[in-house]
Amino acid sequence: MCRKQYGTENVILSDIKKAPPEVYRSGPFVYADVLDYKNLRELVVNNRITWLVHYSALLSVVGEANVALARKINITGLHNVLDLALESCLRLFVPSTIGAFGPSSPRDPAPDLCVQRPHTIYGVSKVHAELMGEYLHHKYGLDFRCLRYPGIISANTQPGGGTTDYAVQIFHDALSTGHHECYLRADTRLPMMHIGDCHRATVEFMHAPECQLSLRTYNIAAMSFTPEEVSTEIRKHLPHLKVTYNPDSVRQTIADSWPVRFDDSNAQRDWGWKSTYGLEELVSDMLISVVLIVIEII
Ligand code: AKB
Repeated sequence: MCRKQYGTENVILSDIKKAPPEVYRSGPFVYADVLDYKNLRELVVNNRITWLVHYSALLSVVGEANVALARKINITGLHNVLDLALESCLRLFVPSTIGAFGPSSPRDPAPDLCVQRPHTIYGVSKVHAELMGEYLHHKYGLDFRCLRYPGIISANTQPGGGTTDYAVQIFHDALSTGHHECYLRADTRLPMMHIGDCHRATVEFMHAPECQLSLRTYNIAAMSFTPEEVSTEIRKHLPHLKVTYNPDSVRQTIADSWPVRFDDSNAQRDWGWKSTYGLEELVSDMLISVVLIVIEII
C-alpha cells in the first residue's frame, strides 16, 4: 500500500531474517536490528529516511514465555528507535494494542484514556511505548503517533505468538484439514480487524495534520467476535468445518483481561477513521486469500 502511494524505491522494508522471495522481489529490503543503534543510524543516514514505522516486538504469548527477550526487544529496541527519531527528526509511528489494557480497565468498551495495568510484559512494554512517545512529543516536539491495534487478521503473515492468532489459524485449518482446535473458550470476545483496514488506518493517521490530533495514541476499531461467531460465518462457505475447544490457561487468562470492544470515537472525530471490513467481508476475503496463497505455493 505504501509503495503504491509513495513509489517502490521510497519504502524500505527491514527484518533480521531473510525475506521470502515475493517480499524481496517487491522492493528495497535491508537487514535492521533494533538492538543495534549504529546499524539503524547508518540506514537512516544512508537512505535519508524521514518516516520510521516501528513494528518489531514480541507478542503477548511468546513474550510471557521469554520475558527477558521481550524486555530487550520491546523496551530497549523502542528506546533505540526513539533516540534515533529525535536525533534525525523522523516522524515515528509505533503500534500499540488491545493488550495495553488489563483486568482493571473498562472492557466494554475500552476508551482511549482509562486505567492501564496490563498483566503481560507485552502490555507493559506497549504502555511504556505510549507514554515515552507522548513524553518526547511534549518535551521535544517528536512527531510520535501511535494506534492501538485490535487482533489483526491477515492471510499473508503466519501467526506469530499472539493471543488472537486463532483467528488467523482457523482459516488455514478450515481449508486444509477442516478441523480447528481452538485454545480459547467459544465465547471469548475480542476486538479484531482486517489487515487492509489496519494498513489504511496507519497511513491515514500518519497523514493527518498535526492540528487535527487531540491525542497521540488512539484506539481503532472494526469488529469484535468470538471463536463461535467466526466459525459460524466460515461455515456459511465451508459447512464441514469442525471446531473443538481446548482452552489454554495462559492464553485464556490473557484474553479475559483484554477489552471485548474498543471505543474509537476520538479517531473517528479527529482524523475521520472508519473501518470497511465487517465479519462477513473479512471471512469472504480471508478464504479467497488463503486459497490463492495455497495455489501459488503448489
Ligand atoms: C496478540 O495477540 O498478542 C497481538 C495483539 C492483540 O496485540 N495480536
